[in-house]
Amino acid sequence: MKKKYTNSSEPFNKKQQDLAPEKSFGHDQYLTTNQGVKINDDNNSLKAGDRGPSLLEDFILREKITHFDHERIPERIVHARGSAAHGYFQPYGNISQYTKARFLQDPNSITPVFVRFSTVAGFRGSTDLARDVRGFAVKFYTEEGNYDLVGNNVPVFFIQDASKFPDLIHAVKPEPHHEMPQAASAHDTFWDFISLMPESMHMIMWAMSDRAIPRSYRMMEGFGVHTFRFINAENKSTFVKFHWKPKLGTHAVVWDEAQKISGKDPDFHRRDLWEAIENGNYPEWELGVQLIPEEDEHKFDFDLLDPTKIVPEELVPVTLIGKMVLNKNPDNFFAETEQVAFHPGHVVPGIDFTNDPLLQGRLFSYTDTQLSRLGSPNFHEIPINRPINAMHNNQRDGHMRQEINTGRVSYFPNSLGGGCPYQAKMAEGGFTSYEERIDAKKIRERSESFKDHFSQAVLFYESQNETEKQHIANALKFELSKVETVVIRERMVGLLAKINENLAKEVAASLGIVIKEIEKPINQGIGADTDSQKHEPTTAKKPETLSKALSMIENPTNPNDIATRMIAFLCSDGVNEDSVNIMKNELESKNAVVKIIGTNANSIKCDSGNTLKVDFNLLSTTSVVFDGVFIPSGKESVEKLVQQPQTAEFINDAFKHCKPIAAENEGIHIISNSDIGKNITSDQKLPAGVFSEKENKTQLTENFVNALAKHRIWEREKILN
Ligand code: HDD
Repeated sequence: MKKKYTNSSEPFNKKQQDLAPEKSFGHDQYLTTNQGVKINDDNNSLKAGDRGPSLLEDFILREKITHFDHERIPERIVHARGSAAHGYFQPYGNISQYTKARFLQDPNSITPVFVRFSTVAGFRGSTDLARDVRGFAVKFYTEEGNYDLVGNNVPVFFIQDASKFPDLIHAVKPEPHHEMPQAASAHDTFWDFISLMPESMHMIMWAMSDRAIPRSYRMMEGFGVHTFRFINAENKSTFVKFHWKPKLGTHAVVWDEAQKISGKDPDFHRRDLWEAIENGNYPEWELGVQLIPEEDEHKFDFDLLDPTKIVPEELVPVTLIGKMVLNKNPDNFFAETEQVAFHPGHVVPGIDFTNDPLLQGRLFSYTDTQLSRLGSPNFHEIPINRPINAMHNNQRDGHMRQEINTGRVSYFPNSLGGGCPYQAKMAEGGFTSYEERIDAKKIRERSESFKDHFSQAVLFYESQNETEKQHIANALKFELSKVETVVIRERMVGLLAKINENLAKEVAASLGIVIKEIEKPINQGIGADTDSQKHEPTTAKKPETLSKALSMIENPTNPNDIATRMIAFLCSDGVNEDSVNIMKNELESKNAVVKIIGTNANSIKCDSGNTLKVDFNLLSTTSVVFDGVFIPSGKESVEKLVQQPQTAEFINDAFKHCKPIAAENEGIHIISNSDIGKNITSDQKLPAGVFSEKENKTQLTENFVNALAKHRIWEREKILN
C-alpha cells in the first residue's frame, strides 16, 4: 500500500531533545499559535485535496504569514547599523561633592548597563568599516531611573545648532535620486554641505583621521560631546564633559584595509565584539570626567556650550571615576539591540543639561523618533527599555500597552487615590531642574562666542604625528576625488587652507586644482550667506601648545598590552609542531588570540605526526582581519604554502598594512617570495617589523610581541609610499 506522504516532521523524542545544541525553548514545549493552540502540522497548509488550492480558513497559515509580513520596523534614521552588549558600571569612589547621582557614589555598587555602538550614515545592513563617526550609547539602569549617555567616538560634532541636523544627514546619506553611495561620505552632497559649513571643519579633521576607521568597538574612546552639568545635594552645579577610555587602547585600521574588510567581512566589528565577549575577553572602559566650576564658564577662549569644541585635556585633566565592563551578549538582536531606545534627555537627579543648542534640539528628537520607529508611546515598556526601579504615573493606554493599570484614578492631583502616586520632594530624590537664571531676548542668532571655527581644527591637526597627518591628507584626497562638482572641491581646498597650507596644497595637487585660483570668500555658495552664517571664519593661528592626548599613536594606553590581538599562523602539512607551540604559548600567555590558517579547512599533520586543528582555510580568510602573521618552520609546510597564491597575497597585505610579521627558519622563503622580498637590503636586512631570527627563538618571539604591542609599524609606510 502506498504510504501517505505528509512531509510532516515527527516530534523529536526526549533523547534527541536532550542532545539539541540550542536550548532556547524549554524541553517538552509544543509548537502553538499565538493564541496557545497546539499545532499538529507546521509544514503543510490546509488545502482542498493534497494538490488542491489552499483554504482561507487556515488560521494557522494566516497567523504565521501575517506576523512574518510585519516583522520589520523602520530602521533608525541615523545610527541604523549597530551592535550592543550588556555589562555593568562600577564607580571608583564617592563624588557627591559634585553630583548627587546615586550610581556614582559607592565603589561597591554595580549598575547594569546596555551599550550600543553604531555607524551613523549607513543602512542597517551596511558595512561596519565605513569611514564614519561611531555612536557610543550607554544606558545605565540606575536605582533612580534610566540614565542614557548618548555619545560618539569623536568629542565634537559637525554643527552647532540642531536645526542643521536634518540638512547634515540628508547630505551624508546616499543621494536621493539613485540611493548611492551606501555608508560613505565620499560624494557630492556631503561635501557640498560641508564646504558651506565652516563650523564643521574641526569635526572633519576627526572624521578624516583614523578615528573614523576603528580597529574594534573595544578599542575606541567615547565622548558625551556636550558640556553637561553635575548637580550636588546643595544644588551646586559643576560643568562636566564625559570621556570613555578603553582599557585596550585606541586603535584603528588603515584605509586600504578598511575597504578590504568591508568586502571580506562587513560584520567585522559586530563579530569582534560578539566573539570577545563569548570568549570571556570582556571589553572594559574607564569613565572619565573633566570638571569645570560654574565660575570658570567664561575662562576659555571658546564657548563651553559650543559642541564643535573640546576642552583640551591639558587645560582640564580627565579624572577617572569608574569602570564599565561588557560581559554578556544580547540574547536576541531585535528585542534588545534593535528595540533599545536611547535619549540624551534620560537623566537622573544629579545630572542636568546646559544650553548647548545642539543638545537642546536633541532633547526633542529622540522620543519623537521612537514614536515612528517603535510605533507607540509605550516603547518604555519594551523589556530592554524598562527601568529597574518601579515606575508609576498617570500615563495610560496607547498602542501595545503592556501594563494593566487598575482602579479609576489616572490623574493628579487626586483624592480618590489618596493623592498617589505622589510627587517626590528633592530630598526624597525628586528631579528638579537646575535653577539657571535666564534673562534674554527671544532671537534666532548664533552667539559671537561660537564664531571661531578653525582654531581647534588646527589644534587637532597639528597635534597629530606625521603618520596621522598623512592619513588625514590621504583621506581627504580619496573623499574629494569622489566629488564630481569641481567648485565643491575648490571650496573644500579653500577651507583646508585655513587649517594648514601644506595640507591644502597636497590635497589640491591631487585634485588637479591650482590653489591660487580658489582664493574666494569661504562662505561662497547658494544659501550660505544667510544671517545665521554671517560670521566669517577667522584665519586660525597655530596653537602655542599642542595636545598630545589627541594623537592615537603618541598617546597609547597600555602600550605593552597585546591582549585579544588576533594573530594568524600560516601552516600546512609538515609544519614544525614545536615552532607552532612555542610562539602560540607565548602569545596566549599574553592573552593574544592565535588562529591556525591552513591549506585545508579541517586539520594539518605536523612533522611530529600529531594533528593540528585548523581554524580557517587560507581560501576563506584574509590577512586584513588579523593584527599580525607568524610563519612557523617546517620545510614541507613552507613549500606547500609557497605554491598557494593566497599566501603571498596574505603576506603582502599584512606588509602593506604595517602589521608585524615573523617567520622561523624555512618560513623566510615565504617572506622573500612576497613583496617584502623587494625591500630586503643587500646586507639581508629585513624591513621594519619583519622578523626572522634563524637561531634565537626567544629573540624572535620577543621582537614579534613588542612589535604587536605597538599595533602597527608606521615607519614602514615610508618605504611603501
Ligand atoms: Fe543623535 C541616534 C549620538 C546629534 C537625532 N544619536 C543617535 C545614536 C547616537 C547618537 C549614538 C544612536 C543611539 C542608538 O544606538 O540607538 N547624536 C549623537 C551625538 C550627537 C547627536 C553624539 C551630537 C553631539 N542626534 C543629534 C541631533 C539630532 C539627533 C542634533 C536631532 C536634532 N540621533 C537622533 C535621532 C536618533 C539618534 C534621530 C536616531 C535613532 C534614535 O535617535 O533613537 O533621534
